[in-house]
Amino acid sequence: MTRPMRIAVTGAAGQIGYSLLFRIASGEMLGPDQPVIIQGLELPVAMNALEGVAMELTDSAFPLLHGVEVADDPKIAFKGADIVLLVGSRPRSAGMERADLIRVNGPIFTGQGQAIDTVAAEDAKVLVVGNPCNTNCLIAAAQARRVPRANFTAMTRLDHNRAVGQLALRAQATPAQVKNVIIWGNHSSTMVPDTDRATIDGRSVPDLLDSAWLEGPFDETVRERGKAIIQARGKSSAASAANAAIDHIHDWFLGTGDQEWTSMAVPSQGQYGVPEGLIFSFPCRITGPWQYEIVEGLELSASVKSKMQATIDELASERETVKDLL
Ligand code: NAX
Repeated sequence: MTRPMRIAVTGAAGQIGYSLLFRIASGEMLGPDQPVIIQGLELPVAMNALEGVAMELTDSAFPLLHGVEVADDPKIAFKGADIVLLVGSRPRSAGMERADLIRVNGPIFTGQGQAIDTVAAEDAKVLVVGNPCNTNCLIAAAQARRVPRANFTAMTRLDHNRAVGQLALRAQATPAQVKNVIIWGNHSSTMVPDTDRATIDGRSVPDLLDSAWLEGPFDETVRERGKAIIQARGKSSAASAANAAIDHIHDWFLGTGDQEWTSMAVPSQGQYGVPEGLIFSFPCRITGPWQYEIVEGLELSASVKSKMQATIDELASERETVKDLL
């Protein structure tokens, strides 16, 4: 029998967690042949709620679910974890600037990074969803001594999927027909959606769709979609965020199918002029199970190049804000 993989999830009783855990347990993340054990982490105040979620997981009788464990201590929750999904973080409260949010989250991700490095599997794969996810990932990765830093990634797949969704709508196509979109940079409004190499049903997007729409409403919709969801729902994206986390891990493990690449925020090694070490969203090709490589050598348009600088600058300044934690 295939050994069950241990999946640790933080913020497991939150709204993303409530969607995510059931899809992990049903096999959508790692495929229909891979059993899983879920190890949920929550704050002490949310442990009752997490116990309730664990009961519901048991009540779902998922054939692939070989166990559910809950804890309020990362050194317990991350023990032996093959995959760690860092979803929980301090939300932004009224009047808080982005820099304040980064500072209050810093110590959480230092502690969780240390716990991963101490007790998780030595080749554990990490996905940071909790915002500001790129810099939270940078902070956690700074604690890595045993687990390779390249295994620390952050989520821009929701932005990628949002771009695919908008292109499919506009072209009256299905999402599966849309290929090779790229999100560059930070998961924030400075991200750069890039459709220069995207295709829909084999046809080049710049040929198919008008550039005024691509540069204007499309670009803005993708970058500001999170705010639009909050306005409409009164709550931030949850099911689509959980879906993106499933897609990120699924593709990292099982490949991107007939897509050449997907968007993942990973440690830069200096590609495209991005300073080394920043957790930056690049087009990533999956070359085997848990093997990604940044797609290099793409010629960037003048428009993409000029927008790239703003997202590089933002991430560099976020790194400066937390430099004592690195
Ligand atoms: P919720 O507030 O519903 O849930 C968060 C949960 O995390 C809570 O149950 C809380 O008790 C727990 N938590 C907080 N600190 C913790 C810690 N130190 N250890 C363990 N658990 C902790 O938020 P939810 O809607 O689930 O969103 C979670 C995070 O995802 C937020 O930071 C949010 O900003 C971020 N998002 C990131 C996205 C992305 O694309 N990267 C998109 C969706 C989402 O906005």
